[in-house]
Amino acid sequence: MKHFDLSLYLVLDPDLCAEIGMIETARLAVAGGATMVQLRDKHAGTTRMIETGRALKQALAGTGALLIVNDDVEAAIAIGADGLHIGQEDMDARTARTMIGSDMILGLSVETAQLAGAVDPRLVDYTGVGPVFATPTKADHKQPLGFDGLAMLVKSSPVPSVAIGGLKAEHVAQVFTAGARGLAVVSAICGTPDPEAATRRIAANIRKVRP
Ligand code: TZP
Ligand code: MG
Repeated sequence: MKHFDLSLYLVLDPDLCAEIGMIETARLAVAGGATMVQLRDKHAGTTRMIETGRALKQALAGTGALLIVNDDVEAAIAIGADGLHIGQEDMDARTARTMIGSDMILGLSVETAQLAGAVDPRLVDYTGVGPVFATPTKADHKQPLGFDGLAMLVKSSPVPSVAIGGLKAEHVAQVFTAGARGLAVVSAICGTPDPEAATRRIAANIRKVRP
């Protein structure tokens, strides 16, 4: 059985993290209680993904936080990441699973109940469900789900789900009430004046609803 804790999932963004960088942002967020960190850089080629990913892996070593790589399977493998996250427009889950093997975590983004219901739990370990709210962080995002939509997709997903899209510390209770195992955030942490404190506020709210 793979063990992973989706409760406080930081998704990095190189632009939003520009001031202190992705590595330092991740380090501070994990110190504040982030359980998973995703390297997501839509403009980086594989070489740069590997470079950043290796530095991230070193920064997270010994913390217990897991490192997930977005989209770039070759980079995920070269980094020795804990997992790979793919979207509906990326490589299909079967191909990704064949390439990464059985030990690595595989996450898949789903934006509709139909897509959530079509997930094969033999291939995919968790779903990323969103966007809950419209967000400027992802320009091409699909129709916002709201918390009722989130609950519907979570129910349709045969594997645990993490919610994403416009989520902040004040949404933690609603995320868990909808059945998600956690929240994935970018701008609630990246680019804030104090990423560690921002993460601590989210973590404190998670402890209130999930002791
Ligand atoms: N996928 C759906 S919404 C989103 C991604 C990567 C961005 C979420 O960013 P933020 O800043 O937490 O709204
Ligand atoms: Mg993608």
